[in-house]
Amino acid sequence: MKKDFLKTTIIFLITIAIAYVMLNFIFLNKHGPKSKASGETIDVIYDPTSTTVEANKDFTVSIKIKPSVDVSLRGYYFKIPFDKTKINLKNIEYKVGVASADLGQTNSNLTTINQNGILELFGEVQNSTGQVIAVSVTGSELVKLTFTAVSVTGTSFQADAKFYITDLNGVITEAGITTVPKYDINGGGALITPGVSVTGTPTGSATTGNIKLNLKLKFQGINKKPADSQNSMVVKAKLKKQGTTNTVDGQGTFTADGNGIWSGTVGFNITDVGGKWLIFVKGPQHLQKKICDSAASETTGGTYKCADGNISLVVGDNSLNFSGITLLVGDLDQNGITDAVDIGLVKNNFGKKDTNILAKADLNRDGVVDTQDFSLILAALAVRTDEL
Ligand SMILES: [Ca+2]
Ligand SMILES: [Ca+2]
Repeated sequence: MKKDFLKTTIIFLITIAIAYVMLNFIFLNKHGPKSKASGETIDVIYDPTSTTVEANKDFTVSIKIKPSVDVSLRGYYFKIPFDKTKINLKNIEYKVGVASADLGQTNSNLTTINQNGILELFGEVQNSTGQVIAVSVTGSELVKLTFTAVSVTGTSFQADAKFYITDLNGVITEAGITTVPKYDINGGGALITPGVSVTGTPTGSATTGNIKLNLKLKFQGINKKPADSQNSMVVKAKLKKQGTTNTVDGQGTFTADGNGIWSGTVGFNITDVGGKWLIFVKGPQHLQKKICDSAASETTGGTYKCADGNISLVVGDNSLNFSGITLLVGDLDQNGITDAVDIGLVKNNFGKKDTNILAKADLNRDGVVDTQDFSLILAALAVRTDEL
């Protein structure tokens, strides 16, 4: 009897063990490939690998990528500084996805690109799963560029590249990059390197006071009047006098007009308004922007950058129209950085219309959380942090 009981128990335990292993297998099989997504790398290659060209002649170069495993590409970013005295850009063709609205430069920006000698490509695949880029020997073409050689003098450029891929759970991550080679024209020359980005965390609290800033602001992705329930946001602002280290905090409630331009007032208590000032502005779902000029403007959305404050203030009302620059969305939990938490807040709330969720995750303020909001975060991943 005792033996039989033991035998039954052992068979029972073995059955449980097998069931456990099988369930585990099914579970792992269902979710298995996502673990692959953490180790992938992407090589950037050019086709052709270099160019020899006569003065005043055009040449074309394709930017291709070779992922180490098949990836679902959701977006990509290239910043390419080039020597504008040696080459000029003539044509941009996005081969995968489309130029990201307000952010990815297109042929309509050629004058600016050639004036500055900097090209910023921002392509996005406009569905929530992305476009599969398979492993291949020759690589997959993302962008085709046509330049005109200004002279036969050798020159080179090197891209700063970022790639955003979607795993099976729909989570966007930044792919690792193994190589971004230098591109040589007529034997090559000195590289012009891109600038360095800043990091940090924001602060902010409410005040009212003797200085009132009547601000006009434009936030990324909002180009028309928001849904009624979404047409209000609290914006934080900080004032800093040029040459000093202290900042004064304020905040105000803003509403948008029919063109998606937001107006509101922020009050500050300041004893000495003399000198030149700079302003930090941070929307409730946005990265902080540093603004130094009362007529701040930019030709490509989100690219305005400044160093020293040059804004004069008076006691009482100060009207400042900053709607010429786009404030990037992406810091949904307001910790100063755009990361997986912010992305999750959008991704995990698709289709939601609850007030408390919309307040966090409805980035274009149309009253629903969907793939449009998802797309907007991509741009923030290229910037990542508050400006300080
Ligand atoms: Ca964040
Ligand atoms: Ca939305």
